[in-house]
This record gives sequence, structure tokens and C-alpha cells, in this order.
Amino acid sequence: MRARLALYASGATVELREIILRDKPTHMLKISPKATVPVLQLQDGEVIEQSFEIMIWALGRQDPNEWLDVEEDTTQMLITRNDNEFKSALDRYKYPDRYPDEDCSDMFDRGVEVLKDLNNRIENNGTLVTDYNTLADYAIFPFVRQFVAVNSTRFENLKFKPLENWLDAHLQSDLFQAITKKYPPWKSGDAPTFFGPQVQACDPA
Ligand SMILES: N[C@@H](CCC(=O)N[C@@H](CS)C(=O)NCC(=O)O)C(=O)O
Repeated sequence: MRARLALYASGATVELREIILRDKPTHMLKISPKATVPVLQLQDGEVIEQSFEIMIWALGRQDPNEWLDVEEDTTQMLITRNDNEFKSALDRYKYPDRYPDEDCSDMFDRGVEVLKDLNNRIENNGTLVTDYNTLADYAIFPFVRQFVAVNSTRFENLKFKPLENWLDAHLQSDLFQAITKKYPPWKSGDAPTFFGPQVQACDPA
């Protein structure tokens, strides 16, 4: 999701292949044997396999909303903490059955410790790092969304109002609406589907 956010916001047009995770296409496994999505293959054949790297690639080409024009150390710290500590708590809170040898009972609380800091930052700045949404906000909100979706009442009971408003604003944004449009799964032989703000919606005849 965050790769799509950055690609779309950068103005790039890419060919999009929607994947069913239990039925990954051979071509995808060939170019990226680690077999996770997203994967971006460039025209020269280079493959970018991490969502955050795809964000950096897209914004490095064009960054019209100045997502990168922000304090780098704080941004990096927030994203590293999200992708490690928070993601680990999220996975275990969401799918405790996948970790039968671990005690996952405190994973909600571990996630909340991070959310508490995010909430304070948003309360102080307006967004995570500065007074408009930048790289960290877009790299992190999809994970907060997943955490909330596990049990929204439990999240609301935390009364992290600034964080709630920040998340709602992202979920209601035109950008989010644009990137969460549904596509049919790709199969070999299909005509290409293009993704990006320059792509005209096309009504089937
Ligand atoms: N660190 C990777 C993680 C990607 C990842 O875990 N993707 C999940 C889907 S969101 C996946 O493809 N899982 C493989 C599977 O479920 O078979 C990134 O940020 O791109």
C-alpha cells in the first residue's frame, strides 16, 4: 500500500499486476524469489523488492508534494521503529496463531507504546514530523490502519484523538481512495493495466 501511495503521488505511471498471494505468477517468482509483494521491475530489468525502497525510488524521480523535504533523522528513526518493533507487534497481535511458540498476550500493549509516541508527535506537530504529511506519515499510516482494524473499539478506548484524526484524514484522502481501487488478478496474456494519476479511467464499451 505504501509503495502505491508513493508511486501515485510521484506522478509515475507503472504497469500494475494484481497478485493473489496463494497463486503467485511464475514471472514474479523468477524476478523476485523472496516472493513477497510489492515488487517493482524497472525498464532496465532492475528489481526493487521492498515497499520502502519503492517509495524512495518513486519520490527520488519526482516529489511534487515534498514528502522528502523533511528532517531525515527523525523520519528514518520513525520508519525503522515502525518496520521492526511495531510490525513485529502488529503481526503477533493480528495473527497469534502463527507464533505458537511465543507468548503474544502483550502485543497490543507493545504496539500501543509506539502509537502513544505517534499520537504525541501528531498532537505537537500536526503530523508525524512537521506540519504537513511527509514520507514517515505515508510509510507508517498503513500499518496503524492494520493495527486498528484488529479491534477498533480497543483502539478507540485509548482515546488517542490526534492519532485517530490523522488516520481518518489519510483514509478519507483522495490519494488513499485512488490507490485502493480494486483490480482483477493479473494472468499471463492479459493486456497491461496501468496505474498512476495520468491514467484515464476507461469505461468498458
Ligand atoms: N518488507 C517487505 C514486506 C512485504 C510483505 O511482507 N508482503 C506480504 C504482503 S503485505 C507478502 O507478500 N507476503 C507473502 C505471502 O503472504 O505469501 C516490504 O515492505 O515490501
